[in-house]
Amino acid sequence: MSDNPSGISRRGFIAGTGALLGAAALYGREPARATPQALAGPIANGASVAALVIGTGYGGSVAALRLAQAGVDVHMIEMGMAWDTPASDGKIFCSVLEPDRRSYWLRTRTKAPLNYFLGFPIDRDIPRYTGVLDAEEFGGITVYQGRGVGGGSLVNGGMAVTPKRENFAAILPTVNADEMYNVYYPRANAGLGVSTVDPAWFDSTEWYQFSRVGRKQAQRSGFPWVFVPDVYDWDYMEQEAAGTVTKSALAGEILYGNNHGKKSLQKTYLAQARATGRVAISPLHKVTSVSPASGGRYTVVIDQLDTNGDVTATKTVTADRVFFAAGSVGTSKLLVKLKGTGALPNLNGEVGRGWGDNGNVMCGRANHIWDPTGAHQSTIPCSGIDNWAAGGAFAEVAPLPTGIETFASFYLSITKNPNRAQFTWNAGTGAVELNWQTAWKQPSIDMARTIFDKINSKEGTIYRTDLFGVYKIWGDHLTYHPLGGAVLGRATDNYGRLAGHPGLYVIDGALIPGNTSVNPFVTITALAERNIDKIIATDL
Ligand code: FAE
Repeated sequence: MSDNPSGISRRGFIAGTGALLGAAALYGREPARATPQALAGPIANGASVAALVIGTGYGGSVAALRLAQAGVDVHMIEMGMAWDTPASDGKIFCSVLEPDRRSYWLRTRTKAPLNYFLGFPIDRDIPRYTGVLDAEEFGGITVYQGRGVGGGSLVNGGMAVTPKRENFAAILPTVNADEMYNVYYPRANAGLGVSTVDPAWFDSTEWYQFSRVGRKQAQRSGFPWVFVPDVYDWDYMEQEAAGTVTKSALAGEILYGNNHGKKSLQKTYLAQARATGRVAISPLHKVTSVSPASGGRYTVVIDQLDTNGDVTATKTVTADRVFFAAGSVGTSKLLVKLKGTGALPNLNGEVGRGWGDNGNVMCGRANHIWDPTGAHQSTIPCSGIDNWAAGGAFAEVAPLPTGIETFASFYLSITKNPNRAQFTWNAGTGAVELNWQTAWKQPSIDMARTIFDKINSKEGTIYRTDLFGVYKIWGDHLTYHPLGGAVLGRATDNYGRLAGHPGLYVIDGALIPGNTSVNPFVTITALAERNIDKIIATDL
């Protein structure tokens, strides 16, 4: 622990000063200094910061680390909790099978993505609390997002997939693919700690029987089946299976957080960022406004929340630069509101546009009695079926960790859904709306069927109809992968600089125009690495 109010040790300060001076020489001007209390956190009313990052997910964590390494003081503002302290049961997070108040963001009833089993609803009442998973409802879609220090990395499956090179031009058409595949994807994969399950262990463990059934059936129908890398610590999982460490992925932990094993951002980028001594984080603080201040700076208004979601204080701070990293939905909602209310009048008309669901659609198949998928299932998916080129779908073979044999194969498909929605500001209600319609999932269903109709026909099996309602096959009401709303090269320049307001940047999934062909966080991380490199080299 440091004993000075800035939270930076003397040694760290001296080392840091060297870095700061080095950065100043490198970039030709004296970087702005944060007030000491701005780095001690939580942020003080009236504070002045060099760089303010809104959100602590992938984009925000990359920005904070690289800015700090370049000698810039950073304050990160996060609406969710810190998730660094165990509750009375000794655990930070609760499991999927026993959701309690820690599970959902400000709900009094759970809203599980898979909300029926054998045709019966499985949601249950919970106390209202600033829990880790937000099921944010818009007219035609529920968007699942992580809330807390680490953003989506706290709740996601950790599937860390680099898209195939041949698909990249459709994902980010204005970005140099050579640079991405030679420099930034490798950098992101290293920073995130990505690796793949040991195939020999995969073949022998009961915990991946569900995946092996998925492989057998995919291959019998002639589909390419692939291992999918992840940020889960596979050695730890093998020890979980051996009974030598506390179980996490093998104890139903995933959607509401993993207590062990998963390398969330708290253990990777954010740990490194904090180690610089230049990054402070204010949890339970929500940015509500950003507007121009004198001297090219910005005024940022922040609500401090309690665990009931009530505002306990409103703070006004100034920042030289503001990085929007509140996630596709969070960033889009803020920007659309700030344009609509006139707080940031020069934002262009592309703000709020180009939003997509990464083509997410889920389904289950009922296997024969001789194809059990296992009562014991790891929560971490590790394989997929790739029919992107032929049918527009990449399907994760997903677990259904109920603790009993279900004879179900369960899949999350990522499809080439062409539909894009728009966020708009409704001045009458004071809310941001999204015009996505549930019927827009039909192309995704059609693409997923290019895989599963064929497997069903080959295996003589049928779709499950009891997982998403009564006689409902498709989980077409949700996405885990919101993307777009402030698209690169449209709402921003080709590096995330927002049009019309120098010093404002977007650096998260909002930049990506609706689809990544695979799970998105490696691409979000790699793009953030690319953009912050450029911004540090040219703007600071
Ligand atoms: P994100 O990680 O969402 O971080 C944004 C942060 O900003 C959050 O912590 C917010 O609480 C915070 N925030 C929002 N508004 C404000 C505000 N006004 N003031 C202060 N803070 C704010 O953004 N992707 C994969 O690649 N592989 C997977 O296996 C995978 N599984 C998933 C499973 C689930 C259940 C979910 C929900 C998502 C999954 N994803 C997966 C998606 C992935 O987590 C998501 O694309 C990234 O987290 C998005 O990163 P961003 O940096 O854009």
